[in-house]
Amino acid sequence: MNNQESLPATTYLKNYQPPNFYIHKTKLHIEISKQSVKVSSILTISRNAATDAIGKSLLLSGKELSLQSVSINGGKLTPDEYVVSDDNLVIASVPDQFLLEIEVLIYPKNNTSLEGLYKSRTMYCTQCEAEGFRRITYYLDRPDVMSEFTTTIVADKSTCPVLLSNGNLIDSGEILTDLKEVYHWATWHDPFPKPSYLFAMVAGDLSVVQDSFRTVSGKQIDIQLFVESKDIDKCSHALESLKHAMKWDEEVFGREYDLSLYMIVAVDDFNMGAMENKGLNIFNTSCVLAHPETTTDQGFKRVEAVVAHEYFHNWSGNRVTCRDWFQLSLKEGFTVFRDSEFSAYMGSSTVKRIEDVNFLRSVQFAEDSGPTAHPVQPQSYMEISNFYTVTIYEKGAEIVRMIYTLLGPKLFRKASDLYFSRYDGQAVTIDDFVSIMSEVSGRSLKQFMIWYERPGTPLLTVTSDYDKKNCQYKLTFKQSFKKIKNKSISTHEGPYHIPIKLGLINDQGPISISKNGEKSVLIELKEEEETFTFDDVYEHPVPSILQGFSAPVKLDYNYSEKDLAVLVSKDEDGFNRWNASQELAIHLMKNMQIEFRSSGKFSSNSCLNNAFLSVISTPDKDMAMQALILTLPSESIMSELSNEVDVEAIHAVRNFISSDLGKNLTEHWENIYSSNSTSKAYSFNASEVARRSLKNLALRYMVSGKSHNSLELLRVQVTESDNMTDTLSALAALVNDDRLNSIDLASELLSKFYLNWKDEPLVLNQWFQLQASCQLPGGLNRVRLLIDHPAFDFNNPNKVRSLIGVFCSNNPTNFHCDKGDGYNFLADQILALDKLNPQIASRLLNPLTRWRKFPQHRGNLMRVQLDRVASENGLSRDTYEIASKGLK
Ligand code: B3K
Ligand code: ZN
Repeated sequence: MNNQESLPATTYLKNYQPPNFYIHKTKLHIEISKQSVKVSSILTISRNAATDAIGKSLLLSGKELSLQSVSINGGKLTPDEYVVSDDNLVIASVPDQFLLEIEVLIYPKNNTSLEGLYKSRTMYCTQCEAEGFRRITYYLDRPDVMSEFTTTIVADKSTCPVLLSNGNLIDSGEILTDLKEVYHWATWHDPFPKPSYLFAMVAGDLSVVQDSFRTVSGKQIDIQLFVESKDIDKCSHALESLKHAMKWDEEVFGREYDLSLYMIVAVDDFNMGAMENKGLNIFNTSCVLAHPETTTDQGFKRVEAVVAHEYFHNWSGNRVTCRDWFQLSLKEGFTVFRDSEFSAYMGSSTVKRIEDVNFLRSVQFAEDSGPTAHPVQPQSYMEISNFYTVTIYEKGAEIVRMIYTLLGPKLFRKASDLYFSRYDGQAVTIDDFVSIMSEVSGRSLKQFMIWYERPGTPLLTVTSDYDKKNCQYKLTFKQSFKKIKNKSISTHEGPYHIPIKLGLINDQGPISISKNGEKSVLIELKEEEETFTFDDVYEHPVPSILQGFSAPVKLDYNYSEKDLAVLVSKDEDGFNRWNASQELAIHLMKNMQIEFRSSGKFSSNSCLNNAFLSVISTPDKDMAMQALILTLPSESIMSELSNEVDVEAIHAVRNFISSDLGKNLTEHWENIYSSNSTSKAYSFNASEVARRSLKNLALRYMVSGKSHNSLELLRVQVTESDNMTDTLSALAALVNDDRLNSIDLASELLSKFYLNWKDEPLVLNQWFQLQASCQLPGGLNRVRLLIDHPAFDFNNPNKVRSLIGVFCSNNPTNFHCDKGDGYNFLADQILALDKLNPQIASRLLNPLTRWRKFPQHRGNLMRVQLDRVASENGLSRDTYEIASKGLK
């Protein structure tokens, strides 16, 4: 795309115009034959009376469609009555109300983009969000055009016995073809008008697991999960999760399910996690199938969360949808907030919060400070698929969480009820959502809108002052953020409106800080600098700021090691107890990185040893919390916190501390390991997940400390455990252990693992991930060999992410190996993938766009490869957008 004239066009929010036409009814007839699929549509269209649409031509979107015929009100148009281009069908002259009939041919087998209608293994399926429907037929493929769909699918009964679409099955039958083959058809009707991005259909040979749910008003809902027959034993967790989510949404948000059937289909080739199509969710197998023998605890959690997320979209997304794609966070931010509250309820709320914040800080903060940073409500895009980002999803959810914190649960619920009833069946904006929150609470959220409009993470610098004589404690907060130069990007220039939950802690624990004796208060920052005074504070306290991570900011307060130790042991806010432990480690790790750079070595540090010892010797009832507190900040967190990333120093320091803690606390790790090992059969619940996480953490420390029996423990755990959590934990520790005996054992056990699981694609993904993230030297060669492995499939996004994605994002020492071979490798892969699946290619580019964060020699090598990608002829719009932004 080095030719200026062929640069992809940019779409701007400021240019939004309501549609000139509406499609009230959509009738689809989809005939699947061996070579192609014929899609006939009958659209009931009328001109939008509310706009200046009079006399405008009808412009429909379409991509890679072979147009066969167009008719208006039964009269076939001649080719001079319309114009077809690569992206559109334009009919210059149309009446104000009419029936439009279109017939196209499409070729799902050749569709490697996995957008529109495509083939995954033996099944036909669809993915239409955001703009995939235009690959099925010509249409007003935009979310503010909502239509009532009736869909008939026709296919060979022997290869496609199951035919599904949105809504209710209203009729079906069989046809004997001239060649005496048995075809059959099914007609589905969805009574809820919806945008085309929520359309779905599936045709294939699938087995079904059935269940049911009785809603709060007594309606019986049939639940069906369609999978390949070999996966029939991996369905129960998703079904249970769905029923829990349905009940929770009734109780917490007052949302009842509206159709009498809820279907989920599991597909192996899928660009993302899952899709909330009305009544017919389509899921990546990795987000719906689960079995103790093949799925880790993290996998079980993910299934529970994604099943719930897609279900919650039925209201936040489907019943109330987005006016345009700039409003994407309206449905995604709100739904992520809803699913994280659900997961918190199902498991441990503090653990869930810590996991979410860890992810936000390492991935979203990094995005928000890099070249692809964008507001939660973007102002422009080239390719909307590039905006399904951690900013839209996770920062969007943090914003909704702040509104929840500001309003409190009761008002928030009242406002969300009003939002759902006022906008039911409509396509609305983020402004509409926030206005309702404001209307119901009587609070102005005008300044708060900055969170949606401004990219970047604000920095909050806090200083304190204790006046012993007057028993007064003062906290001064100062906000800093990037001032936006371009006026059109942000309408507000001033400070953020930030909710801060805080407490004051002394040696005995939290003290009362409000007139009502509360130990935790909510303050609201609205100025660039503000001071808050607390009276009757009799001892110099340690401030516990940003409890529960009440706002997505970077906090800078000069805590001493002693302060942090007080917080770790005495703060009652679980999040901040964990956070203090991380701060303590970060402080030490940063100092050691400096030491490593100047001398190449470091001395043992007792401060973390003592802190760990005190955590270990006062066992927490919540073992998951204990495990989290005893886990060192990840290398990606340390990179995010660095102005200039020193990959080797970060890695060496973390390894050194792990091995130091491993050695110094050997007996303790051994105790933890043995007292938490049990012969009880696997079960997935918060306390068992917690026990396994603490046990496996102890095992990792024993391996890091090279404890002499650790190798045997690894061997036994890998070969004898009854569940994938324990097997993979041990195998991962083994694969990263550089002792000679370990290397031999690792290669033996990896081969056995492969032979055991070679027919389970989801387990093989984990096998690829494990090797892709192995930090021992030689990673790039290992990955190159694995690309040629028969189990690797370039057309399967799960495999590409597991091997190439994990290597380039989670294996820094190997990806950034000398001379930039890793960068060159990634650029090669992206260029090859771009031709098959632009969405996946463009996502993989991310690590190269971070070149500015690295020392010059490395940054230059990265930039050269990014440049190579950006200058490729015929590059997709997806990849071009990220590459060009990365270079700017
Ligand atoms: N809404 C879908 C994501 C669609 C991504 C399109 N490229 C899944 C979800 O967020 O629930
Ligand atoms: Zn979503």
